[in-house]
Parts: sequence; C-alpha cells; structure tokens
Amino acid sequence: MKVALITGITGQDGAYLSEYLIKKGYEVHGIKRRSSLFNTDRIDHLYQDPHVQDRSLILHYGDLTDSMNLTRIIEEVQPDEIYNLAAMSHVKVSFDTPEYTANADGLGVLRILEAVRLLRLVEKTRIYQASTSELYGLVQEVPQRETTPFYPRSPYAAAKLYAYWITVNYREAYGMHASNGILFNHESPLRGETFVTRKVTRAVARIALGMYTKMFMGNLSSRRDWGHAKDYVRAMYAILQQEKPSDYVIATGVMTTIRDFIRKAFGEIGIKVDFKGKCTEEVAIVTAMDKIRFGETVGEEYIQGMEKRIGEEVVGVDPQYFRPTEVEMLIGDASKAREQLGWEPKYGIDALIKDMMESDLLLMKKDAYIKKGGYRALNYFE
Ligand code: NAP
Ligand code: G4F
Repeated sequence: MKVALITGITGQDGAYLSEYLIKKGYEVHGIKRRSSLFNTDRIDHLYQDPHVQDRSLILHYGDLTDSMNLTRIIEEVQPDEIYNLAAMSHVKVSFDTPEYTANADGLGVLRILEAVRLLRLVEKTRIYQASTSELYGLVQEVPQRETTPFYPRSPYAAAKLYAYWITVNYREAYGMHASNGILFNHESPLRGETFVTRKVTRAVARIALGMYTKMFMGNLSSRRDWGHAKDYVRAMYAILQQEKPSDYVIATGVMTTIRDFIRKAFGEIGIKVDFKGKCTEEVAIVTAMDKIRFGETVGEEYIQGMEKRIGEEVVGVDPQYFRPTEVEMLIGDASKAREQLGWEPKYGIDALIKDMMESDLLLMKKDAYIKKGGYRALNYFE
C-alpha cells in the first residue's frame, strides 16, 4: 500500500486529492491546522474513527510554519509521496498578510524538502509542489507555458516564486523527485467562498431564490483559464508517477472574463443579464428570463419572485475588491502535460459552472440540502 502525505488536506484540492488517492488504495495522511471550529467539512465523508483498524485517512495536527512539527510527521509517516497543497492561497489577502504568506507559502516547502533530505528519504519520497499560474502575473507570453518567464504581481505570487525555485533547486542539487505543477485556476463546488467563481455562483443562487438583491464585484475585465479541481488533482497524481521529476503547466487553454463568467452563471438558470456603464459605474441588469429553464433548474415556486427583478440591477462594482497590482489575464498551454502525462481535462467552463450552480442552489435551499444528505459532492469521483 502506498502512503501519501497531503498538506492542506482540508482545502479544496486536498479534499479531492484525498478521495482520489484513497480510491487508488493509498493510505492517506493529512496535515490540518488546529482551529477553534471544525475545519474538516470538505473531508468529513472520508473521516474514519481513530479506533478503526487499517484506516485509509489519518489526520495530524500541523502547520507549514513549524519545521519541527513537519519533520516529526514526515518521520512518523515515511511517505512515498508528499503533496504540498497547504498555502495562504488568497491573492488579495496576501497584500494584507505578506510576511505570513512568505513564511507559509514560500518557506513552507523548503521545510518539507529539508526534512526529507535530513531524514534520508530522498530515494523514497516524491514531492509535489502546488505552484501556480500567478507566477506569470504580468504575462510575458500568450499562452503561458513552462518556458514563459515569470513576473509575479502579489506577495502570494512572490512567495510561490521562491517555492517554485527551491523545489527545482533541491531536485537539481540532491537528485530529489520534486516537481512543480503550475496549475491555472481550478474551481468546484468545494471552492472557497471568497474566490471569484464561488462568490458568483453563491450570489446567483441566492438572487434566484430571492435571498439576495445585488452582488458587488472587483475587476470584471480580468480573464482566467478556469478548470475543474477534479481534473486538476488527477494531474497532480500523474506528475508524481513519472519516472523523472519535472514541471508542468496544467490548464484548459480557454480564457473567460469575470463578466462572462457571471453571464454564464445566470444563463445556467435561464436568466439573461446585460452589462452597461464603465469602470466603477458598471452594472448588470436582468433583461430576460426563460421561465422553463428557471423552473427546471431553480424551481417553479421561485419564478414569480425572479420575474419581478427584470429590469433591476443584480451586479455592481466596488473598488474595495480591486488589487494593488492585478493579473489581467492568464491562459495556459498544457501541451507538455498532454503529451507526457496523457492528461486532458474532462470539464469545460460550461460544465464547471453547471456543477457549481447546481451545488450552490442545493446548498442555499437548506431543507432540500439537508434532506439529500449534505454535500451533493459526497462521492466526488463517482
Ligand atoms: P485552499 O482551498 O485555500 O486550501 C488551502 C489549504 O492550506 C487549507 O487546507 C488550509 O487550511 C491550509 N493551510 C493554509 N495555511 C496553512 C499553514 N500555515 N499550515 C498548514 N496548512 C495551511 O486552496 P486550494 O484551492 O485547495 O489550493 C491548493 C494549493 O494549490 C494551494 O497551495 C494554492 O496556493 C495552490 N493553487 C491553487 C490554485 C487554484 O486555482 N485553486 C491554482 C494554483 C495553485 P485551513 O482549512 O485550516 O484554512
Ligand atoms: O478568484 P480569484 O480570487 O483568484 P486568483 O486571484 O486568480 O487566484 C486563484 O488562482 C491562482 C491561480 O492562478 C491560485 F494560485 C490562487 O491560490 C487562487 O486560487 O480572482 C480571480 C480574478 C482576479 O483578477 C480578481 O481581481 O477575479 C477578479 N475579481 C473580480 N471581482 C475578483 C472579484 N476576485 C475576488 N476574489 N472577488 C471579487 O469580488
């Protein structure tokens, strides 16, 4: 049985990856932070009582800023594979917490690499570092590929730049099987609520159900290459199964503006919105409604309420969501991953939005949510 250690197991990718590896027969160990509230919602369906024998999921308290703790866990677990997914992953928040971000996101992986080296696990343990398309920042080439120069635009990206290069350095210096996955944005029903896609799908669901009137957004013109997290954790696994370590861009190759993502999210439930105005005055207004589609996706009992919103504003802009330096566009070329890993995304942008909208509608309809047994995504890989 192979043993994997996942940092950031309570996050979006940690949850999907754990399930994926457990299905493959792995014993999965995860590092979670102590929190005053339960923070394991995303992996509760995988949790096993500590008294169960031969558990496939085992959690350890830890933190990427604590090297002794990481070293002890790695020594105890003796992992075949480490997936370093833990990070302060919000770009806007990194401007407020730059030092902490550098410590966790930059030095965190150094602590892991060094622990593996000092524990003499170099031959045994393979390491995946969660690198990011944010490294390309002010893009120097379109689309971005493995050879595109980096130009970070946030404390988050600057920290991840260090993490990227120290991973490459340990590979070259000590012959470690250490690889970077340069993943472009990937989303899902489990995406954190303050990232733009989830903020939108939650808000659209609430507007449709008459629970909310208008969402306020930041830069509507920025463009992202969005994939589904389920597809992206398959790539992480594939990267560590390669005979030789290397760095890979993982992306769909399709770019969409925030504005179009919002249009599509409303479109998914039969609502047409039109944008008008410029800059901070820009708004989106409901201009039409396909009642049949709305009835099918949201529920007939909500049609009347939504009909009253035709002609009204449902989206506005609030500069508080602007970033001091913005990444205006990201689009990846994943040819290397396609050729060497045989990796292809199964989800396009429309299927991703459908999945997220369905899930958030269900989540917002509390009763239906509870009756159906909680997260619709209980078995992510089925
Ligand atoms: P996420 O949902 O924000 O999860 C981050 C995880 O890291 C959570 O489990 C969090 O714990 C944990 N964490 C944060 N600080 C920590 C610390 N100091 N010590 C230990 N654990 C800590 O992020 P994600 O979307 O799953 O992304 C996974 C990784 O891929 C991150 O490194 C991210 O930067 C990177 N990445 C993400 C994307 C994307 O589009 N999703 C793209 C490229 C790269 P809590 O649950 O306690 O907060
Ligand atoms: O969803 P976002 O916050 O994600 P961002 O900044 O692209 O970062 C995510 O993807 C990276 C991969 O490229 C990861 F490394 C990182 O950990 C994270 O997962 O913002 C996307 C875009 C930005 O241009 C932002 O300015 O959406 C724009 N945006 C517009 N209005 C907004 C909003 N972003 C957020 N979070 N909230 C808004 O209201």
